[in-house]
Amino acid sequence: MSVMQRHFFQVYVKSKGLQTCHLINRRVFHRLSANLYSQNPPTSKFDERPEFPGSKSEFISKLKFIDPDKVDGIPVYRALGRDGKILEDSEDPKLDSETVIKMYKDMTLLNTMDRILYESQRQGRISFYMTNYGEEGTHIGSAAALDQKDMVFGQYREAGVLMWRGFTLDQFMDQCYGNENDIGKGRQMPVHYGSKEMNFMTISSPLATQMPQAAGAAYAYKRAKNGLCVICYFGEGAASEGDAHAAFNFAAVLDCPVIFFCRNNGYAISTPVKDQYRGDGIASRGIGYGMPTVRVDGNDVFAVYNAVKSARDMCVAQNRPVLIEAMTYRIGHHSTSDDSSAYRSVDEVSYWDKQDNPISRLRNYMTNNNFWDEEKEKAWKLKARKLVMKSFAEAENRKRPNPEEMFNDVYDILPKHLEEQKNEMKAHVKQYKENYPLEHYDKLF
Ligand SMILES: Cc1ncc(C[n+]2csc(CCOP(=O)(O)OP(=O)(O)O)c2C)c(N)n1
Ligand SMILES: [Mg+2]
Repeated sequence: MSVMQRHFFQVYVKSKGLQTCHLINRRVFHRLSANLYSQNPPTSKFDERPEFPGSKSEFISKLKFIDPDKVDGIPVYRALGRDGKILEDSEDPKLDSETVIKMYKDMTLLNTMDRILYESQRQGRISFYMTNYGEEGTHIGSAAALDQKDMVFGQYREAGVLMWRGFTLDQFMDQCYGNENDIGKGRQMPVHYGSKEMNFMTISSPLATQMPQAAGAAYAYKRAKNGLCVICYFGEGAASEGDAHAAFNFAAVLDCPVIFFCRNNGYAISTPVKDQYRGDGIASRGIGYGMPTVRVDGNDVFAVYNAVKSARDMCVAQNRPVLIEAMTYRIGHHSTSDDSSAYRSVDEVSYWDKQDNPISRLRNYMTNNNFWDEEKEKAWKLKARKLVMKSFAEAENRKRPNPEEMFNDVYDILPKHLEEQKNEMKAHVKQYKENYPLEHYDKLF
């Protein structure tokens, strides 16, 4: 950080009343590492600072390794207790009841949509699905703290972010059914949503694809001076990809306004975190790359909201990346291609479902504040199910896109070899039409 940047940051933090203690920035880390060596103060002989271009600390004259097992772990920031009570008045985001109710309705609607679409895959009606159970707080808390124009790069388990932005149940269902109303024209697997209108980049299956893309987009935003930031969601498993490290380093060195938001949900399919990494989670890497970093309780929607709001302010005011590690738990199976009972116990899952659930925590808060009661809960559950079932039935009954669409939208003018393939496909289907369910498709001939 330059002297100017540092000064600006201090004034900015003061003016916003931000809690610097929750955000570990480079400056604080340097102080911490200096303390580590305070038992070995440099003698006068070594009373000089290292001038190596890549180091920022001091000389020591006794050999000492930093033992990661002896350094305190990075703390987890919470705003709301499990009983739904604000822990510190200063951390109350003071959201109005309308916003809190929208948060709750989106979290529960996402749950209902997940249940129906998961079941629909089990019945063979769609090809694939991934649920978001247990991680609703990370989606809604972060989405609510952003500007709608901030660009989102997701992994695949962030449907709640789109829901908050206004992607409709019909749009979710149309994509999962790959029907003629699907924005992607049926050319992607279910849950690979994308929406230009919602500033949500289309999901890519290969892990970490979105991470260098997000760093690049943030660099473009910095150059455009548009006052916006980018948020990049990724799992703790994806963080092991080389692309994750390239993204962190480019963003940090080039001072790009991007929030790297890690959903640490304990598993990467069947790989538990203890087999994924040896260090202190993903947050410790943020410090290593020189990014302000915070670890939050991802099942506390207000903690996530506060962290993303402060991170966004920092990104935009200082043009620099911030890393947030949201600790949560994947309650559902990884996807419909997984059976998690093979690698984890029912008791473990039940603990997170019943004892530490983001939805019940927010509901406790709402009940404590008289925003919500049993009657409202019952009525909303019924309405949510009806809304989901209506969109589901409509999406299922819609025709599938014209098969010709698979040749469109890559090239401006269709190249000759693809033109030939298209004609071959049409001739083949025409010849064997009794073997194809053409009545379910938009007219091919
Ligand atoms: C490059 C690549 N390698 C492997 C996979 C297969 N794969 C899909 S999801 C996944 C686990 C990712 O775990 P995590 O990043 O923690 O996200 P989560 O599913 O827990 O939300 C793996 C290994 C893939 N899609 N891409
Ligand atoms: Mg994971």
